[in-house]
Amino acid sequence: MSDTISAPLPLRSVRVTDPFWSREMDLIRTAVIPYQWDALNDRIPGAAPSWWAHNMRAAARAIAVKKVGGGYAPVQQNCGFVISPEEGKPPMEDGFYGFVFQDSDGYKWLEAVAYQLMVKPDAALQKQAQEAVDLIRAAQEEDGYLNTYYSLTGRDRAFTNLKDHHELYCFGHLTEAAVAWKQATGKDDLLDVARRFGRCIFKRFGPDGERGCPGHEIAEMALYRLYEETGETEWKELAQRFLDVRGTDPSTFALEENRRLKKEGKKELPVTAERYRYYQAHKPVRDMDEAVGHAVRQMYLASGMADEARLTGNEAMRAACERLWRSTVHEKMYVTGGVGGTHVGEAFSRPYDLPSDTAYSETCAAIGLAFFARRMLQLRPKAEYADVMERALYNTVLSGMALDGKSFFYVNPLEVDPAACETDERLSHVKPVRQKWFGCACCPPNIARIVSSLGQYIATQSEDALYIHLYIGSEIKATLNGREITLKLDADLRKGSARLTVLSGEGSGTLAFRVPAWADNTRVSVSGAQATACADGYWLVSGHWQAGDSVEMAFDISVQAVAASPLVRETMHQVCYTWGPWVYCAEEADNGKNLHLLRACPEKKAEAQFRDMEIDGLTVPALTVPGKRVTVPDSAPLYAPWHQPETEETKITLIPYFAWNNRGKGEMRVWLEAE
Ligand code: FUB
Ligand code: ZN
Repeated sequence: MSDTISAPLPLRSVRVTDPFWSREMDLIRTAVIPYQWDALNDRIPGAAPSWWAHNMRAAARAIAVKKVGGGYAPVQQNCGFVISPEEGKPPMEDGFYGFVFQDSDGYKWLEAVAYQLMVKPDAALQKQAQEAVDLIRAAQEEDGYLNTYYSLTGRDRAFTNLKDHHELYCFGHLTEAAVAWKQATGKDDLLDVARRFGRCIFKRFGPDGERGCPGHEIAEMALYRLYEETGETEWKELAQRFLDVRGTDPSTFALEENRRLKKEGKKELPVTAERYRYYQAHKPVRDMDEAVGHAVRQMYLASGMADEARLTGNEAMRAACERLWRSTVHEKMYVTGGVGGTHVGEAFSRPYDLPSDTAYSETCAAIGLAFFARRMLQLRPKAEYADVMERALYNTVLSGMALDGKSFFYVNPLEVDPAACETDERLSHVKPVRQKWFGCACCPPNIARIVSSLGQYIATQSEDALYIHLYIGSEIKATLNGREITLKLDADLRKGSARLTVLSGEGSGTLAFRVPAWADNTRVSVSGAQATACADGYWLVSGHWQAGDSVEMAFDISVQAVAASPLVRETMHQVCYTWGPWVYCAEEADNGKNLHLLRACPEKKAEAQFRDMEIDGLTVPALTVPGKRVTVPDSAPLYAPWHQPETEETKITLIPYFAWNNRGKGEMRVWLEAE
């Protein structure tokens, strides 16, 4: 195994003190988690029902009286199969409602709660979460099987549609929650539920079982996590089996489809894997070279592959991860760290196809990218991975949630005209305002769990080194060559400085500082130790560290005017502004309507001025940049002989992208026409 491998610190070892991110984490604890518990229990007036608690209770009741397995005909929708109560009738007590993967929403919520409990114990919250755990335990069948959809609609059909029916996806989320719950409370109750379900899956699809793999990935990374938590090798074997079966002939997805077709007396399909590109099951994972298909699935798969590469040192897997990374980040990622260029199938589009207004850029996909990036960092600390992780976290992940934590974006476009979204079918996936909840509510609890576990993204450690990836103020308990040392990380981006101070303990080893892509002229100063710049974009400072020692990094940080590759047709001759990790956007609230008439002057970026702006109680660093506005004559004809448009000087106000749409409905643009 290579010595570049590092691991995130246990969440209890990182106390986030940074005012911006502490606010986000507190918001999750005080507003989002209670709100989402109400949502899971269908107690939010006017919000789409979740059905989570309903389904769990119904399954628990059915299992208690051994009456499992009714029969419903699911209706296919955009992202799965959804069942709603019959028009005009109340829900049936023993009915399953919602999407087939509805169970996962509550698991994600529990995982977020567990992280919060590690950061700040809270007896009342733990009690509420225990209720959820008990409910889940009650919904588990005797043989360990756990999926309310099949328990309520026909257990005999369990595991017959791995491609679309998300049982293994729900298992993955259950497992993630169970490990977090164990770490937070020391309790095995949920972990045992996950293990029992895991054994049931292992028996069926493990190395000696049927070939099969998840249609929606996540079980892979969850299984590696379960293996790392328990040391039980069967979980690693099951994850490997899923990775090895994926994309090989005969395609397990085709085989299961054929079994259904045969029953219906229909013509069977060819069993070649190549048809399953959308599911990343078109070729063996070690041969993959392009990010394709459903964006969240692709990011989760890549994360599991990176775990496998780390835990086994498998070079072919690492190389495949690198190729997927390059395809994602160098050809298919929005400047905001979002991925998924097309709403058709919530998917990756072709290279450089990154439309701003029809973008999908699902919040979960940006979260998946952050997962992937952190795992690539664990394989090898390389600044590019952290740059991208930061881009996703500070922009698309946060834009998924309103500043009050009570409404959410699923889709994160880079350009919005509310009038167009509300009238144009092609934009029907783009909501001009955040929603209270969604029938398919994958994103809100995903935001809750990633923000609550932020401490795992700030730094990673190896035996003899601590790598600082994100400049987020925090107190960190690390171990250097077996000795515990507590450090304080302070960062002030406006001043261009970061400092790591040893608070207590002592130890010898390397303190490594990422050189962010947005910083110029970084300097590191430290008394009595040598700093060596390293090729992968980290300053490495080695020495013996004890209380009072500190390392300082200074850097120049300025507003950047960014252009996309000329191969991105959509943004040709457009510019966007960034400052540090933030991507900026123009909103109607500051700039009036018709943002397409604005002309930015990128060569004057040095004239950009900051001002503090209060948006819904949060002070954000707004920017004013010089620009022009095309003037529209009173009675402009639709067509006229070409002439240079008339413009007038203007100041364009920009705010950080994550904070957009917190002042009512209005236009928004990240990319502006360049003068
Ligand atoms: O299918 C489960 C989740 O719902 C996916 O990750 C999202 O993209 C949405 O389809
Ligand atoms: Zn989502």
